[in-house]
Parts: sequence; structure tokens; C-alpha cells
Amino acid sequence: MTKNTIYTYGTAGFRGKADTLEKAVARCGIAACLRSQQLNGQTIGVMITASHNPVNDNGVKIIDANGGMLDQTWEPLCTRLANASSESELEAAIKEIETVIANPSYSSVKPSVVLASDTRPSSPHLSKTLINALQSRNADFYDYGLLTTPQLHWLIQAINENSEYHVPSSIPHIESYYKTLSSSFVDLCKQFVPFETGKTKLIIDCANGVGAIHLEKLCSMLLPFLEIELVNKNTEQTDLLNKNCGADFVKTTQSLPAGLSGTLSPMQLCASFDGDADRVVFYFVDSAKKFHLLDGDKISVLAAKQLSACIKASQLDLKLGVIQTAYANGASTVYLEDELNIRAECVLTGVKHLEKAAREYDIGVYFEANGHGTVVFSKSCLQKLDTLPANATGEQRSAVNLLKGLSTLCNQAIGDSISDTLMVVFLLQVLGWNAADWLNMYHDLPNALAKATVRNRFEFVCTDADRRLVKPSGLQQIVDEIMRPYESARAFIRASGTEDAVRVYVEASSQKDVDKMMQAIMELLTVY
Ligand code: NG1
Ligand code: ZN
Repeated sequence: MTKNTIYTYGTAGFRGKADTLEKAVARCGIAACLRSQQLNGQTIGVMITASHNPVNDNGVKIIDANGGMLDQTWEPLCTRLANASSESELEAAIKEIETVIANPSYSSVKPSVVLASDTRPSSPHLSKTLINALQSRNADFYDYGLLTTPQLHWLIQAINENSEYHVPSSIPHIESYYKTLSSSFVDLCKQFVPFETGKTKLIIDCANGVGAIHLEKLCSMLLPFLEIELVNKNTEQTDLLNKNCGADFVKTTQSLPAGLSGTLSPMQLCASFDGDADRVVFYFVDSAKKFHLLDGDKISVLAAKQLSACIKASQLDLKLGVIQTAYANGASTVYLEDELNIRAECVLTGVKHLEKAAREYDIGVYFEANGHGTVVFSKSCLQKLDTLPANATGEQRSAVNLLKGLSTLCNQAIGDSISDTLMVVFLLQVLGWNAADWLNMYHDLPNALAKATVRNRFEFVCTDADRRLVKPSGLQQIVDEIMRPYESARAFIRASGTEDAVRVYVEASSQKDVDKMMQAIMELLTVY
């Protein structure tokens, strides 16, 4: 994003080089205030982060009153505010939004906004810019300082669900997040993990990001059930953020992060977070030092397996769904549907689409292959779990207790690497599985993900949940021809929503076939 570029509020909010973002941040402050007024003063969040991007980038994202992503109808309104180039244009944009607000008494409502940021050196200045904008709208606000993105989502959900909270005088402290997660985890372990299993050790690569700060505090609360060793936890030397480490690095390079290579014991389970701790992937090396990745699909299938067994044992009528995107490995979808008998739904790329679909189920599991996701429980499901008949069997009660424990362990607002990690550790313990057992649940089809630069990525238009191109015309037919000779082949091209490129995904029954198809498609794209 350069100074003259038009800002577009997308899946990741506004993102770009930190020194181009001041205006976008201030305008997000105004948008957050207007949204809060529309919702009669419910609290809205603003997070300053650029996730897994390099340290010189930054970004700003609005969190809606329910703790989820900003309502999609507000995305173009944010874009309109951010691109207003003078005070009079800004006033006009605000007036236009006020007509959309449809709350006649909104002008007498005091906006309520909370904010937080990641550890980037540009974050304090952008937070200050945001606060100035909030003050100019006479908002009640509170700055939580350094938080992970999912922590801010969690706190906003807590603020709006509990009438005793008021910003800024009476707010939930981040300690309540630590306490909820750690006590859910410890209670679940006490109830369901056989004592003789002993404690688990996990190594977590924090990408030198904000997750390290909070894990340091949480670790001791998980004893004696989980011992965590943190690596890449240097948040002082800011140029190390996401550098050769973190979830994105491990997933895309399929290799160990800096700080772990060479020293890692075979079969030791490790996890990598991204810079704002909303993504997690797991991995280990075997005795031959071969690297094995356990990504978002593997987390999703592990959770679905246990949830489905518990639903069955509870004898409650609960609908379980798993939501994936086109980037989910085909083997995971086959395993879910054929082995576990669970419906797997494929939706458009982007967390907002996965989350929306997951909330249609009593229990919805959603994960992107890159490690972003969680398990959400509907209100009616929680009610059913609270009203087991008096004559319920011990097996039913035990299954219900496990489900209830997971509903407080899993972040109900958004995907969260900390809560996902605790869920995975607990589920592996319950099943008595090590990392290799988890890996062998199903075998990923060989695959590859690449990026191609094209003249105009907006010319690439998809259908069928991103899996087929309708434009440029004729291109899909050529891709179909490329795939035809290969077994279990799947390939698609789609414009990235976060980078100026198109992404190419290919999978097939052998790596050789994947490489051949990828080469052919990349060659094809050189003329676009
Ligand atoms: P784009 O750049 O639209 O492919 C990437 C991820 C998404 C999602 C967003 C949001 C892949 C292939 N794409 O989107 O899944 O996480 O970033 O940050 O991983
Ligand atoms: Zn992130």
C-alpha cells in the first residue's frame, strides 16, 4: 500500500507498510465509534497487527460486538471512510454512514471501544493515532496494550455478554482469559486423562511475537499436566518477528523454524504460532530426522473425531459440522466423510466465511489448512448440555462434561493458537496418542501451493467455493486438460485477497505428478 493507493478493507482489515497506515487507523477508530453507536453503545474492538507479515508492515482490524469479525456490510463503509481525502469528504462519508445506521437515537449514544496491538515498533504510534480519533468522537475507550488478536476478540465477547462490565471503569482483565483457559484445561485433564500418562512436554515457537508474552504467564498455570518450553520468544529485538519462524514459515516451507533445527529430539511434538497468535501448526521429526507437519486440517480432524464420539455417547441430538476451504487436503475431506461419517462443507477462503458456516451447526469445527480456526458451540447446544435428564448414565454424563469443558477451553469468538494448542494436547492425551499416531490418522495427498504474479489479479474470478475459474474465459478448461491424466488430481487458481498475486494449489497421488502439474500451470500463467 503506497501513499496514493486506495485503501480496501479486506479479510485482514487494512494492511500495508506501517508508515502508510496512519489515516486508515484513524478512520477505523471513527468506524468503530459509529458501529458502537449503531449497536446502542455495545463495545467494539480495534486490533493493530499485521499478523505473520514482516516487521515493517502493520495493519488495523475492527472486531464486532459479538467478538467475531466485523459485519461484512461495514467493510465498504470502512473503505469509504479511509479513502476520504479531506475533512469535508470525511464529514460527507460520516453523514452517509449515519443514514445507514438505522438507529434513530444513535447520536445520543456514547461510543465504547477497546484496543490492543502486537509487538511491532510502529504499534505504539498507531495506537496513539487511534486513541486521538476515539477522543475526537468523545468515545469511552480502554487500551489493553499488548495482546494477541484472539485475546482481544475473547475480551470483547466477555464485555458485551456481561452487564457488569463498562468501558473503561469496569472491564475484564486479561487474567480472566488465562484463568478460564487454564482451569478448563486442568479440569479436563483431571477428569479424563489417565494419571499414569504423566505430563506432556510441548515446545512452542512464538515467532518472536506477542504470543510469547502471554504464554510466559500462562505456562505455570498448566502444571502438572503440561510443560511448555518456549523458543523464538524475543519480543525486544523486533526485527526477529516472524523471521524464519512462526506458523506461516513452517507451513509454507514445511521445515523446522530457526531455533529448533539440529537440537530437536525425535518424536518431540512442537507447535508454531504466528506473530499475533491466531494461527498454529504442529510438527515433529522422526528418528530419521524427517520433518512431519500436522496442519489446520489435522487439528480439525482430530477435534471432529473426539467430538463426534462424545456426541454419540451423550445420546443428545446435536449436529456436528466441519468447515474447510478449497486449500484443505483432499485426504482430510475423504477421511472426515468416509471414516468419521461427518459432513465436511467447503466455503470461500477467509475466516469470516468459515465462521459463518460453522455457526449453523450445534457444534461447528472450522480450520483453514494454515492453522487458523476453532470449535464453536451454539447457545442451544450449551443449553442441551446443561439439561441432561436425571436418569442419564455415567457414560452420558462423562461425554457431556467433556463437551462442556471444550466449550470453555476453545475460544468461542475466533481461532486462537493458545486455546487450540491446549485442545490438541488434551485430545491427544485422552486418545493416548503420540504425534505419529495423530499423523497416521490419514495420509495427506502430496501437494504444493505457489504464487504467480499476473497483470491484474482481479481478472481471475472463481466459482464453486474458489475451486473453479469462470474468468479469464477458457483458462479453467486448460487447467482441466492439464489435470486429466493424473490420479486423484485437483488444482485451482484463485486471486489472493491479501497479496497482489494469484495462488495456485495442486494435489495428486504422487509428488512427481504434483510438480509436473504445477510447472504446467505456472507456465500457463506467464501470459496473463
Ligand atoms: P489469501 O491471500 O486471500 O489467500 C490468506 C490465506 C487465507 C486467510 C487469509 C487471511 C491461504 C492459502 N490463504 O488469504 O486462508 O488466512 O490470508 O489472513 O492460506
Ligand atoms: Zn495472524
